[in-house]
Amino acid sequence: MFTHAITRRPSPEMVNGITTANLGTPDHDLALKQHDAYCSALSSLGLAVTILEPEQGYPDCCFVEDTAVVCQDVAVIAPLGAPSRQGEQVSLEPVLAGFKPLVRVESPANFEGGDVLQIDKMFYVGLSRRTNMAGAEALGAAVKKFGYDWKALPCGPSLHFKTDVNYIGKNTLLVSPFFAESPVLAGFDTIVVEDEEAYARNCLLINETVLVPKGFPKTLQAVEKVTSSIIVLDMSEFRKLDGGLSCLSLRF
Ligand code: CIR
Repeated sequence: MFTHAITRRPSPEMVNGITTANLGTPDHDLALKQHDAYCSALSSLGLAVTILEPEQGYPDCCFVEDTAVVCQDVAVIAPLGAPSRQGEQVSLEPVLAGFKPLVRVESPANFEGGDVLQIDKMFYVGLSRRTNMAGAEALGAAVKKFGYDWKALPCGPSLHFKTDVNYIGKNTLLVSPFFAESPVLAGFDTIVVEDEEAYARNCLLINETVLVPKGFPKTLQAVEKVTSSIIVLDMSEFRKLDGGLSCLSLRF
């Protein structure tokens, strides 16, 4: 069960965030409103939400998920792979230290939280342009000490592993066609989300409830077959920066 979340409000500098989306410049005021709704949704599910202020010089700092991997026993601080984001993790350390023992991984081992999917005692680590094998190994070694296991698997062309693969409970994954036949994921039931709704592959399971981005009817229908506990959130301004629902929080 998650009891806590950490989020970081979007910075006015978000207009300079990294993007491949081609959806235009994010509207900061609207992003703040969407972020408030996101935090309220987490609170409504019983999580205590720590909301951090933006950090100057880091346009992507609201995507706080990438700065660490947090589980029951430990917080592993990420050496982020994107050059403009390196250093974002430093201000998270004292915050996370209030909750968990910390392990720091240092570059050239790189990983970002968006590449890491925890399901029970297993961490699936996507090898992407942001996460290298050394980063996966360092993260794996850190969590292994606490009785977890890990598996690395190559990502496709997407930004992060969780751009393509997310767990929605009841042994079910939303996956991109790239991961549909992945032998590493063979024990799961999979729902293939086609490219027309690619953004909605990043749904987020919070305890028994699935957060789903607004505007993706096929994915919503598919999730409704798995659970009736769903919250739909408008993520339009974060989508403009390739950011999804999971990216906006650390949960533990
Ligand atoms: C980036 O490219 O780093 C940001 N614009 C988006 C990060 C999204 N984070 C995530 O998927 N965990």
